[in-house]
Amino acid sequence: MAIPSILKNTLYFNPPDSKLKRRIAILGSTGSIGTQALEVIAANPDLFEVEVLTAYNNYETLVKQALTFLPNAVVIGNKDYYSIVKDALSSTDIKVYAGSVAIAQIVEMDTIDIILTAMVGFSGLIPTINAIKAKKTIALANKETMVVAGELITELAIQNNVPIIPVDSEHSAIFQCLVGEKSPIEKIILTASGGPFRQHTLDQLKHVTCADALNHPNWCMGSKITIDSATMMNKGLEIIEAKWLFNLKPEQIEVIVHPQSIVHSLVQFEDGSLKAQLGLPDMRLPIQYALSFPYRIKSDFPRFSFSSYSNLTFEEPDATKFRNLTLAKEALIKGGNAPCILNAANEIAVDSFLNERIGFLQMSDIIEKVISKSPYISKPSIEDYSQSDIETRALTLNVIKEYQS
Ligand code: MN3
Repeated sequence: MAIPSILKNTLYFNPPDSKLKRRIAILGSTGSIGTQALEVIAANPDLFEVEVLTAYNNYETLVKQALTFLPNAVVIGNKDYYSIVKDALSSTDIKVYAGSVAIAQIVEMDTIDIILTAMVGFSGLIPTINAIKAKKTIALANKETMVVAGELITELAIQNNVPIIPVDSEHSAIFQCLVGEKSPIEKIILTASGGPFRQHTLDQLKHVTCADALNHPNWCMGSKITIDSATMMNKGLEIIEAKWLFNLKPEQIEVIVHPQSIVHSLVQFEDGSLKAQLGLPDMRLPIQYALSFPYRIKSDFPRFSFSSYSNLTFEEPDATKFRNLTLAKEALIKGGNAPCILNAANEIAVDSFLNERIGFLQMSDIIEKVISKSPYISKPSIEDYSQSDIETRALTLNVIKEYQS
């Protein structure tokens, strides 16, 4: 067996006619990925149709999007905003639902072809599981789902013969490099921008602020992923995401820092040949590719120019400055609920940093401590993952309190 089975599902899935309109559900439509996906859809009205939009708190943007794209249904996660959304859309035929359970159920609607999972964090898990069981093609932007429960998700996808198309730019790059290949992967190389603090000393890192961290040199993204990028936890999570998407062993995944973010990642085959995918850092491209795969759509996105990039550079990541990378690799090797614990501890640590309760370097200290204190489960069920997630969040908040006193 050359190409692993989840990839086989995806690379060789039977695509609908290229002329057939694809009906899209966007989970997390008001976030950075969601709004860029709507830009792609708006630019290609003959190819895509918005079927469902969901958001958790941002009801204002959700209503605006609904009035523009006229989906079949919208779901607002936070039930407090149900009547506001319902009233604002009362002059339309759009169905309005509220609550997390409704988000998890709406994915089963039979008029949906593709589900773009663009919500933040652990909240993506249950809706993604339901979407796979309902045999919907997944455009995966919520990497935390793969980090937390990659084994379970890939098993389910194989059972249900469901393609999972990566949206994350590095994984999209690898996926694009694998199209047409039938031979095994020797290794993959994930590129990392290194974030805004690549050249900081450890001492400087102690004093960086939330505003410094939110200022990413290349990519414009949501605040959680921007902090993850500054701490390099984002790359740690992406290693775990890659393991499951491409069925790799931990030692087959390497990370290289590439500050220009032009080479989006590479695959090395057994003959030593390297394939890379390149382009300007623009998330609309991997989003569009995931929605249109296996076809490519003409776009007016800005083009790469050699005159603006005379140097593409590469360097080893500094594991002493960015300990999250090591913590993530350890969680990957340990398996079971370890990545789930890593993810939950990280979500709370990032949130506390964003609220200026802890310093930049303390994020890794706290995550490490939480992992060492959490019970290990080698083969978790869905319930175990949910339980681990809840317990880890509570434990992380306690550890943070200790740090503050
Ligand atoms: Mn990425």
